[in-house]
Amino acid sequence: MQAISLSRFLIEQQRQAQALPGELRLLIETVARACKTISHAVSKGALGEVLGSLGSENVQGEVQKKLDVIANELLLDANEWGGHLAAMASEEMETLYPIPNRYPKGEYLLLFDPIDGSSNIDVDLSVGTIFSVLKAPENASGREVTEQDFLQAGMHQVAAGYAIYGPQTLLVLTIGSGVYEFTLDREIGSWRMTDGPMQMPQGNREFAINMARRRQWSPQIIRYVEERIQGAEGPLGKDYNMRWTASMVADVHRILKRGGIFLYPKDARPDGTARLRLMYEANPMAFLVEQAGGAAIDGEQRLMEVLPSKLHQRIGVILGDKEEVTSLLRD
Ligand code: FDP
Repeated sequence: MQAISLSRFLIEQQRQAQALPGELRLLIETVARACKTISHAVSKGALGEVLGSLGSENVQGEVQKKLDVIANELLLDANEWGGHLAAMASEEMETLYPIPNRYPKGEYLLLFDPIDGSSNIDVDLSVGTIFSVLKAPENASGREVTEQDFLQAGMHQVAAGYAIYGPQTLLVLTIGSGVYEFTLDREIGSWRMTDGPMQMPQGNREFAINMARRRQWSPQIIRYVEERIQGAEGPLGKDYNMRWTASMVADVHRILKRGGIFLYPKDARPDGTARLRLMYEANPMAFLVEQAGGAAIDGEQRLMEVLPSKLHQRIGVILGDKEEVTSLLRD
């Protein structure tokens, strides 16, 4: 029997659990459809003239890749007219994107990182799209949405997920009742469920961190990594492996499937306190990891309890294996 499609999964969720309002289903299907188009553009590579940089910088001061901008436009175009959204916000845009007045408005807020891990695009390694969905505050209806309306803790997310453009194109999704993986069947253009409800394996001795930042870590992170590098001869008495893809989607996907821990801690870099973005990267990934039985913290507290102070806020991220993550909280 063929694996069930994303549409069928969502309709059944809507019917059985009543956990999925119709507008949210439409929103998820629209994001998933846009991700198919992005996957197509990514896979064309140099033939589609989508590789390389534009020479411009985004609001974060990072050089924009052509695909960052293409994927951003695709997500905006796909989602602005359906009537399910009040506004959108993207890592690639300075401020929020209100739904144009010519279209009906809905009650949801969509946030996305159109291409995460974009340094990998030109060398043909996995990149992805991350998204998070919040509900606009009730008092937002009938007025312009403001940045303040987006500033909700991650625990208020009603859906989150990512698409990963790797050897396979996958969509990994939560609507708050488990994590499900869908693989894109390119011949028929359909997402088919290939895993779920996913539970990340615990106890895998694998950590992911950018070692080149060691000089900027806190003593707590230095100790954590040192103990693991010492392996069987160290205080933990067992060997560990290290992996770093420099594409958060790829690193988190590996951890969801195989276990382990991902760390991009707050560090002492001169321009701020951290690299990853709370609302476009940390929160959606934290939601997925918790739903799959793992844990996610900023170094001091549960990530999904952090109240954002601005749209593009950066934050330390430590997520994955529950025991490993909580051992860092205990230290
Ligand atoms: P990128 O800037 O290429 O989009 O989003 C930030 C991110 O990638 C993450 O995907 C990735 O984990 C991290 O940056 C890589 O950072 P380093 O360059 O410090 O390894």
